Amino acid sequence: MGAAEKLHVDDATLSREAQAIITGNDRGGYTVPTAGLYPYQWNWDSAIVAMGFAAFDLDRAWAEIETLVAHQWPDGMIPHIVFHKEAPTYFPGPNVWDTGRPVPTSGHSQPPVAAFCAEELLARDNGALGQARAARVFDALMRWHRWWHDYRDPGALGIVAITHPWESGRDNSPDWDEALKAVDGSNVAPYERRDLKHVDAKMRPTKEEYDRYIALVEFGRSLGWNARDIGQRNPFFVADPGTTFILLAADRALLRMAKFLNKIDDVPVIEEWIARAETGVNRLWDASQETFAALDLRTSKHGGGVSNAAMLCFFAGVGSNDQRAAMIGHFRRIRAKTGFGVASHDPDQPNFDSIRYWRGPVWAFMNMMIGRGLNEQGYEAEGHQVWEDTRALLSGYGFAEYFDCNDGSPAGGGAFSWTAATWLQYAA
Ligand code: 9WN
Repeated sequence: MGAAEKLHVDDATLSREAQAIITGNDRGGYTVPTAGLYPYQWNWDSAIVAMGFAAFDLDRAWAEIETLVAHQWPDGMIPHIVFHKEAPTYFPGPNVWDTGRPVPTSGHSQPPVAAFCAEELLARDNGALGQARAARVFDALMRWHRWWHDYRDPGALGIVAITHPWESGRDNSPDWDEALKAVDGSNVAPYERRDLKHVDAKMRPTKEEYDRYIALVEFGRSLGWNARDIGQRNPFFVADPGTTFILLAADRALLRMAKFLNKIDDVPVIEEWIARAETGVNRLWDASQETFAALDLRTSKHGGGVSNAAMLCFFAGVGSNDQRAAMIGHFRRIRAKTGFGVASHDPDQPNFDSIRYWRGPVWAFMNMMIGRGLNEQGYEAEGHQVWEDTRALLSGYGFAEYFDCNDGSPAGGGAFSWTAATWLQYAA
């Protein structure tokens, strides 16, 4: 593909545009990721967008997270999609999931970024009202984090599994390729992909992958979406470096909130989760590739390779000196091979694809977390580079869903909420 024409947009204009995107995608109490392609409320998108709203409307920022947690399940799970109003432009919709919730939702979760987003809101709004809102959100997030630790880490290993590639939020990452082979997608009910009406097929998952995604939805539905049964029987149960690192960073945020909000009884519980994860993450270390990587909990095999999710080890504040040195080595090697960091998959691997979704492209909101982690852990030159690359992408190519890591071409949906929120969060 030829390089897209480059824009030259100054910071103030970018901030105005970013604000207009978020408010344009506001559907009243919740924000859609982008019109058409994703017409519902997505979990981690929404939490990131709350941080964007916080730059100009704190009340609306809280409302975004409050709406999300209002759809928590009785077992504590906060679902990955809330289907507020049925929309014909997305598949699979509420009837396919069939979760039986009063307001329909999907049947699994998404990476728990909400706690550190809520902490950010509390830092900007810590008067009596802000504290009261934070305390209610805290209670819901505490239950959600408990759900992750109980149901997605049933062996108390300190690493959390996902039961569907969609639960990782990194749908077609090569991290899942091997484990997905255990999922039979050959007998799924006929369906029509609606994503391909909005986005070029070369930027999206393949039909074979989609068949398996739908087979996993059918399997979860056949178990009545019971989280314990799914943990025991789902053919796909893979510890995810992304979700594990995000949960650990979010547990740390939850701990700080618990202390600030005087939720004293919760403190030792969270401390135990953190301690378990700090040692547990070593199980994700793939010595043969010298990286943190996915671990198939059914086969005990590592899969995938160096991903942008693995780079979240810094955000989680983990890793021995040797592990950190290896990850920084990968960061530099990969950045030297691409036009923009941080590539979602390793360009030295044969299954790398610079434009196909989570197999190479850069995601701005992931960069926000990676850059923050690098800075916090003292890798300031790399942290600065991540920010400069993100700024160059947004000012040069707009607020796309993701970007070709080689030439920066905007890819996926346009006018994208969490990309806009990332700019506002960085710029504010
Ligand atoms: C499935 C909304 C979501 C993001 C995910 C991203 C993509 C959905 C899809 O869009 O996934 O959940 O249909 O492709 O991979 O991270 O939350 O922006």
